[in-house]
Amino acid sequence: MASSSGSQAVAGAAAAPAANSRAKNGAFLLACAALLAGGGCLAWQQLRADPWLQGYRVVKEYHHDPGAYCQGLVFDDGVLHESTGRNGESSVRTVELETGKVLHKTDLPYEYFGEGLAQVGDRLIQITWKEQVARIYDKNTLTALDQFQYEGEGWGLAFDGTNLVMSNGSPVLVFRDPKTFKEVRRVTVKMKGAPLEELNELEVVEGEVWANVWKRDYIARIDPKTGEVVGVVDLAGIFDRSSIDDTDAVLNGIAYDPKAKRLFVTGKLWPKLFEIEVVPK
Ligand SMILES: [Ca+2]
Repeated sequence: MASSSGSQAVAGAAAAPAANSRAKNGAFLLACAALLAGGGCLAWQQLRADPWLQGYRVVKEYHHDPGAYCQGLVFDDGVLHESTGRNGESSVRTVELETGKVLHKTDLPYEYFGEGLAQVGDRLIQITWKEQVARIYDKNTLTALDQFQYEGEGWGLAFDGTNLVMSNGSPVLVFRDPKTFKEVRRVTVKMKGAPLEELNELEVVEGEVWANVWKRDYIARIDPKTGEVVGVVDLAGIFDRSSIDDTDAVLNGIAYDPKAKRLFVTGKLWPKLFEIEVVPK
């Protein structure tokens, strides 16, 4: 079953992954070239030989709305809550996992560009890119209830059971009180000693913070206490982005089902959502 294989996958992810990472493919060279522009190639070169580089296996494919510019993804007892972005196209929606059917949807006013999404109890909190507003919804009806204000950009958001964790495009993760949105603490994320820029959509997975990195085909697994990247899941090849005529259609969107230990990933404007198992490379 999907759930049992997913369980093994996450157990494997949390434990020491197997060795034999093989890095001689085009994806790595492209990633290295991209990182070189940001000064991070040395870290990636070190990473190429590191045994904690992991791969994936697709367990199941689901429908995803190809009009949904995914910015935030949350699993909640058989449904997914999703935040979408772009002015005039931003929304928060609840989608049936098995069918992709949109059960509820609330559109944002044109001036808001939706970003990360997190669930705290019966509420959903959705941040915005540059509007410095976090909108609060009833998770069952998607009725807007209230809002918080904050400073700076908003990219990704997740809830670790105590605090919200938020990214803003920099290497810094900010932890916030879910009742007030006030900053509790912050940590700088580093991969092999180098700050990891452009952290995007987030998910808390078995105590780690997992992050999409903008325009990269991998997920960084982050120790929330130290900010150290403790593993990388390489998702190169999971979806042919060239089939979409939009350069923004990158990997973005991680959701975790902690009961069945299932992992779901998708991308902006992707027609598919994938349940994946993390495997050694
Ligand atoms: Ca997420």
